[in-house]
Amino acid sequence: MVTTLFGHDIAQTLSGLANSGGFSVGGFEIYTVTGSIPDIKTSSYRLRIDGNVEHPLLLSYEELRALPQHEVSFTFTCVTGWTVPNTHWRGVRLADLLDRVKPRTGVNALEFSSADGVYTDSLGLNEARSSDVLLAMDLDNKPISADHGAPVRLLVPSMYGYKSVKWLNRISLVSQQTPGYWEQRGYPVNATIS
Ligand SMILES: Nc1nc2c(c(=O)[nH]1)N[C@H]1C(S)=C(S)[C@@H](COP(=O)(O)O)O[C@H]1N2
Ligand SMILES: [Mo]
Repeated sequence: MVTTLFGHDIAQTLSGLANSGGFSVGGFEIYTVTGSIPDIKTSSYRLRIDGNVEHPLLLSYEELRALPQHEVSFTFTCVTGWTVPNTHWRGVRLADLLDRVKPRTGVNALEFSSADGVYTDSLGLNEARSSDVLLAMDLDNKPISADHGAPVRLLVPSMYGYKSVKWLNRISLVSQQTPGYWEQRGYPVNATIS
């Protein structure tokens, strides 16, 4: 089930499209490279973590919610120039899940996929183990909206927003990083905000 951008105010949509394909919500530009917002029920949501690991996992939303929840606050920064100060996020540390799946020797990177079927990005294994990298389920004390990537999005506070894959549904452990959606279109694989 997918809802299109035409459900939103047309003037907002057009001003957003002028600025590379989205619309604004609470200071954020909402981006979706497919032009639609996936509508994923928490009851049917699954996150697959696989690739070169000892213990592949398939996690439901309830299982993710039952794990220790951690919070991070930071200024969300898109590489195109807009920022949202003081955003507060809550979710599961990616590092905790890496401990459970146990990457095998030779794994140096993680590939993230979206339920939109198109968007991808990657992190190096050490980057992914950073304690501020979350699989986020709450923004400002409320479950994140479909616009922001519900039910679960990746969140990488030290990097530009394009690393923070929305509607996250798969993490695959691999030998090396491959360029993600925007990286194939010119942005650097190393998205650390300097
Ligand atoms: N699936 C998906 N994830 C995505 C994007 C996208 O288009 N599709 N855009 C990225 C970019 S460039 C940014 S800046 C942020 C924007 O997050 P927001 O839409 O919640 O404001 O999401 C990132 N994650
Ligand atoms: Mo972005």
